[in-house]
Amino acid sequence: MAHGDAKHEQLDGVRADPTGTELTTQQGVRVDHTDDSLQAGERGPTLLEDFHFREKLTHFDHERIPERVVHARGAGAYGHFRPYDDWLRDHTAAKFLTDPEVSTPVFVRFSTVAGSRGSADTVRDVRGFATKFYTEQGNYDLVGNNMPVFFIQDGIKFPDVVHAVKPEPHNEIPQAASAHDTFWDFVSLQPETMHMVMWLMSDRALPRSYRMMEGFGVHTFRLVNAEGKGTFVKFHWKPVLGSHSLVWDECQKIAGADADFNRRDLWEAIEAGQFPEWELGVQLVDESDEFAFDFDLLDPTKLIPEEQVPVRPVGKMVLDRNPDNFFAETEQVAFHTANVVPGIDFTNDPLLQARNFSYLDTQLIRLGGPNFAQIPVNRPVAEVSTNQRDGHHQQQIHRGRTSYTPNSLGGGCPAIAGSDVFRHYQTRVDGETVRRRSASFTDHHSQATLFWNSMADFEKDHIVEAFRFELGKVEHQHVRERVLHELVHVDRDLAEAVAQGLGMRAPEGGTENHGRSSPALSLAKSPGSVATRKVAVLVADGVDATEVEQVKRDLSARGAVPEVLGATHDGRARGADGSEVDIEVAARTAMSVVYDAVIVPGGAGSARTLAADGHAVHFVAEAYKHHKPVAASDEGLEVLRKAGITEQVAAPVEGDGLVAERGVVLAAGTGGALPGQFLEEFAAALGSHRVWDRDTASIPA
Ligand code: HDE
Repeated sequence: MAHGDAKHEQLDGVRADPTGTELTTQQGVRVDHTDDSLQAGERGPTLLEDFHFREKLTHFDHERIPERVVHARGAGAYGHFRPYDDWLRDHTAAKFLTDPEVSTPVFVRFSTVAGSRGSADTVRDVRGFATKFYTEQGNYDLVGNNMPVFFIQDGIKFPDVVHAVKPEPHNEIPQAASAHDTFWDFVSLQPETMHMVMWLMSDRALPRSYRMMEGFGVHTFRLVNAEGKGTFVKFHWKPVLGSHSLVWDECQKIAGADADFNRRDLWEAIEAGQFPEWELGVQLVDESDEFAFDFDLLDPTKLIPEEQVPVRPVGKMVLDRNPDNFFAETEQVAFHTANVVPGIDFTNDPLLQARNFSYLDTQLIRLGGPNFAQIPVNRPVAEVSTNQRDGHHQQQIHRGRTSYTPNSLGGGCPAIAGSDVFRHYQTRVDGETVRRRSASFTDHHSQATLFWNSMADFEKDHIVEAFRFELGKVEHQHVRERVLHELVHVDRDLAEAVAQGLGMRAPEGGTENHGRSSPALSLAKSPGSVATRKVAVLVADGVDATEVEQVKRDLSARGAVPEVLGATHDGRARGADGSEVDIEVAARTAMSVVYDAVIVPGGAGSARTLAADGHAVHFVAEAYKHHKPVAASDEGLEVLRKAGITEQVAAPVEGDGLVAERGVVLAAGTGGALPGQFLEEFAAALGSHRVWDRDTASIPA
């Protein structure tokens, strides 16, 4: 039976709404004055007996809880997951993955890793992608990232890598950045990080949107079927909108223009009914093939190339509801890798084993005690009955006199469960007590090379630029040198390009590139869509109102989000024909970096004003520099000319005509109505996300 709303029905019981209520204390005593404290005389001292004042301040003083030690900054949403069919039943007893009749409620939290709660969204970082499935068999948490591998192989190194990347301890600088000495010092001394470092230096670390990034369970987990047979599994989330990234210059500017860029994007899409979707996929490996790979399946610094083991679709997740209260839900949600349900189990991946300890432990300090599973967002929809009692913030009133098993005084309840129970996968463990890394974990470079080889040229350029930027911020020469010593084992061209940008020389030696690649690792061919893409339409008085209307109607019909930007004055621009155009965004408050594309419609007066306005010209030039589609018609072309863009387009516009070249769409002689082809070409460019085949080096923005 579908139970997609079960979580919300449960939450409705605790949702509180102040509408129509009157102010009280926490004790329900009604209050008619909360602006002045009780004083002995108008200018006298405040009195201790003012219980309302003391309660208000005391509660305020205790409003904060410790932020997450990693993944402190995040954004969350509710939704549901439903499998397409039951094919996975051969491999797992987990009903939520195998019964297409069952829609399972979920809560997902996306996050950055290194920054504090208040840090910017668009930093270079790994993104967390944690999903809590409220299944009928209990809560299952898939606590993944947007990269399929990790920095380290053994969880005992986690405090080291986190201390290295976090702000340096003496001055707490820099915030939410890996571009500093301690991170690169650690990385260069710990070569197992190299594969993940390649991902971190790639465009994957700069997602355009949480809605446009993949998710990965990272570890090899184990599915277990009803007969107790195990199958190795890697989990993948594939976004329906495709995987797309920002460019680094843009990210740095967005961090100032809209520090909440990714958070806002998720929120607004859901509010607008443009519900983000992902397909859950699995790579399955038969247990008999455990040693069939040239890496160890238990090594979390390795991925299984999709060309070798295809990702098979299981079902779809849709996020369709924003939280009501950030703290209550997004901040208090508590994920734990050990929250598994029958049909899903662990492997001996030493990183996973450490996580299975850490997540429960961290919630105890972060949420202040052992009853955090009773916090509404964390409560299962499955029935809960334990003999656990008391503790801080106990919310339940357990009746009866027994809280032990076995008992006879309580009728033997809760009774030992008779069916659908979790049974740990049976596996033989036989070994000596050793503190030693397995020999099968020693290859640290070949998958870093695989990743490099799989990149399109523009992605390689971005990786080189990222290394140059990051190492350019490193003060210690010997640290930079050591990183180059690692890079020559990944690829000589990469090492030399990075070295050249640093004014250094790549060291001799290194490892010869094996030449293998995995095309699935590149973002170049990710499916595109114009849905939810934000398009800036620049206008001023004298704009061709019909064209603005056309652009708005056409793009909205395609699911994009056009916004008209202009001066604020009275909230409207006057069209050339005397009609009025609504201004939706005050141009002065906006930067091109928060848009996916820009259009400058025709109209002599409008174009003249915009071409003389440095902000507007910079807006267009910057969008072009960030490889975004840029379009103009008739007089609007003047603004692109001022921005130096029309010079870049080989085919000049002479007389009437349409030019669409490398994401620049120009129309002349429209007579006030845009040709259908203009909007077609623009939408095609917008759907492809960015136009990489563009030389933007000379554009000053
Ligand atoms: Fe985490 N990680 N982690 N991690 N992690 C936490 O748990 C930890 C790792 C991930 O939105 C903490 O509740 C250890 C890999 C996400 O609330 C903490 C190790 C992956 C989130 C913790 C890892 C992740 C966390 C901090 C190495 C991808 C945010 C607060 C053994 C597969 C969840 C908290 C959310 C959060 C420990 C490595 C993903 C301290 C010890 C690998 C998405 O328990």
